Amino acid sequence: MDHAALIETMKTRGYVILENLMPEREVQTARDVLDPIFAGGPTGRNQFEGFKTQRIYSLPKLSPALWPFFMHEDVLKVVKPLLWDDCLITAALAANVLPGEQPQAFHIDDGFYPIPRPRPAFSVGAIWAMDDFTFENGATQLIPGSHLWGEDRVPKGVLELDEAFQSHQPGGKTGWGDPEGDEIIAAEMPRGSVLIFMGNLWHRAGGNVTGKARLGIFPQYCAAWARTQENFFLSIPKETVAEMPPELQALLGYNIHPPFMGHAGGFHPLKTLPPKRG
Ligand SMILES: O=C(O)CCC(=O)C(=O)O
Repeated sequence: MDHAALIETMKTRGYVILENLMPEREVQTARDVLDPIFAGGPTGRNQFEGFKTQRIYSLPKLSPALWPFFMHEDVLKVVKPLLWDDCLITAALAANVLPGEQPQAFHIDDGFYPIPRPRPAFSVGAIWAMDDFTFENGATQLIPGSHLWGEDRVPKGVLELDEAFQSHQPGGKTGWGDPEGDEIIAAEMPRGSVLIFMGNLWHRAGGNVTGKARLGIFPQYCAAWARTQENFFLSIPKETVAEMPPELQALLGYNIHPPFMGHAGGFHPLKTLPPKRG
């Protein structure tokens, strides 16, 4: 795989799709863990999370079957060079977009870092298709090149992010409709593929007008010097982290970013973990 070319495309267009990267066996094993949890589970608390979208966070705590989605070598070979060569997992969620869901509000994923754009992305997202992603079932929609936009430019004529967060009841302003004058790409891809995109690229989950749910596993990575969205030190038990491969432990913060970011009372954070079982 030509990772250098993929990185160039990330820099110019803002996203790439790697088709059929995860073998079907791994996809199904992960679904066997997630499907029973989603069955009958709650939906989102506001329009942004999605009134007809189910989400689970801190996924690596659930099962080793989910770990390959967070530490895939080809994904990390694209992501790390874009994040100062060292990254952490900042969010680790699954989003199950149910039939009838409307499109999300357009947003960028690293907007809460208060440095004005245009600027480099401080995070890079990956969305693994756990179903075939189609325009009709809610494939992620992206505005190519929008990671280069400044503060003064936002997608126009569509539901805005603040409105989506403040909307706590279904029935308010909807996400249907496309921004005026901007090209939108739906990340259509077969199950087992992965979309990788810059954290400052404008995007949204599409609406689902089919009769079946659309499941995506969504690891987001941030520069290793930035604060992560999820606090994995609190959400994933240390006994579970102790069982993980070293690469995943490091991605969850059990590592030092030179010269000493992340130390635990003066020691390497791995020293805080209990012994591995068996
Ligand atoms: O599920 C998707 O396709 C994208 C979701 C997303 O962008 C988000 O929730 O931040």
